[in-house]
Amino acid sequence: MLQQISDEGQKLPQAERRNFLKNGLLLAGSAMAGGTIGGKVSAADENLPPNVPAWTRSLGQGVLTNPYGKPSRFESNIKRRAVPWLTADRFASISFTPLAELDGIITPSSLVFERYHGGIPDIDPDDHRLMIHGKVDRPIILTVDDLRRFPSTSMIRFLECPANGGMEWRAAQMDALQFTHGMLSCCEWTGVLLSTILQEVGLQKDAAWVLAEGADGAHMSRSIPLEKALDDALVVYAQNGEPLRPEQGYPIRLFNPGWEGNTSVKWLRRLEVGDKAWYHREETSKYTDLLADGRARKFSFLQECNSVVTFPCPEKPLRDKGRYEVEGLAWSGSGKIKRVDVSFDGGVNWRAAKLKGLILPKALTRFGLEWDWDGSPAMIQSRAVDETGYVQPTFTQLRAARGMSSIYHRNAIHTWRLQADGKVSNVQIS
Ligand SMILES: Nc1nc2c(c(=O)[nH]1)N[C@H]1C(S)=C(S)[C@@H](COP(=O)(O)O)O[C@H]1N2
Ligand SMILES: [Mo]
Repeated sequence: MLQQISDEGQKLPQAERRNFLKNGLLLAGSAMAGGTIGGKVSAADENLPPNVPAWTRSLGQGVLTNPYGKPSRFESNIKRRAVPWLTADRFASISFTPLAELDGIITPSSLVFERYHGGIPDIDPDDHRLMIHGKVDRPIILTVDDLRRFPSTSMIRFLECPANGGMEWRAAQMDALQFTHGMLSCCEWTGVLLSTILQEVGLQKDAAWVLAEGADGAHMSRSIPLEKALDDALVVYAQNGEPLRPEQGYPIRLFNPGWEGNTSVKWLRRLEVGDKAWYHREETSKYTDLLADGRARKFSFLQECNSVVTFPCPEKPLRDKGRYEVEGLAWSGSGKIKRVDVSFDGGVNWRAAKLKGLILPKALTRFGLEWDWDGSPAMIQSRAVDETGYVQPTFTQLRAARGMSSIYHRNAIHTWRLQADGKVSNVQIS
């Protein structure tokens, strides 16, 4: 039986809470000399207490300085990044979400990882159509405006490429959280349930699968079982409250919550209803999982329960001994996250983390755990359990089940090695 997560061990007496700022307060004694709590020691002493900063003594920029807002210029390090050796060119490539730099559970649209097989098409929505045909009573061609006349729904859900972490299947090799886990995002998606549209066109008796095809040069296509199409599949036109970005499928995409990212076909132009799967390229030569005995798993749609510590991580080392809140993200394509445990000794001992903020099905869930770092090296891991009782596997368990030839669905417990100097690196220990 799994234990419920309690608040025990989370509530700290007031006296102890000060430990978070211990180092900061020591520095504060030298604040006149430019010390700060956690911030950089600045050369611009005249802007620090007790002085009044320059920007407090003058007018700022006016309205409409940025009609479509953008981040502070001091945050230019927060960006999508690519790994040049991973792909041959920019048109069939991938960029990664900077998970180490994000808080909460929502990925800003500008930072959502990108995956294209044939580049980003530049689509005028007035020239775009969604054709629905095959085993339906009333085939139709919809404009984007037609689609917006249907009742809409919104949901906060993660989207993950099954290749997330795939470079780590045989051994640790990526040197940043952005690259070990950054084929992952979580947004509020708005659109029309595919079930609503299919009801409108009328399904024929032997309807069993739906082929979704994109309007990009790759005309990416995947067969979706009707059960999913009638469950929570969404034809999406908005993301985080604004129109879908071109990178994410503007003007419309399919979105299959909790399933392999590649099934969420972008720039959606065609839905064909059939009585069997199509066995197109992306479900035969790609997106199948070669097992040790030479057979392959096919239609491995589900993105299983997974988690990772986002602080500390290679991009966010520790600076001093003392108290920290270790943080991370957990998610499961099967539903809600029920529990996350964190280990500091490579999986020998585990402590229950606290689930923070919203705990939604098939969404990123943030966890935190207060921890005193005494300066010793540590092996930091997180292990998530979802509401079905599924426990995130170790590498040993995953490899025993799937062999060594896979790329996709690497959801094994991840290890960060913390060194005595506070630096963090990517290792595999079990
Ligand atoms: N039409 C089309 N849809 C597509 C793709 C594509 O290349 N073309 N890539 C797929 C893959 S492999 C993934 S992981 C997701 C990525 O979605 P994102 O770029 O919005 O993060 O889109 C999927 N949908
Ligand atoms: Mo993908």
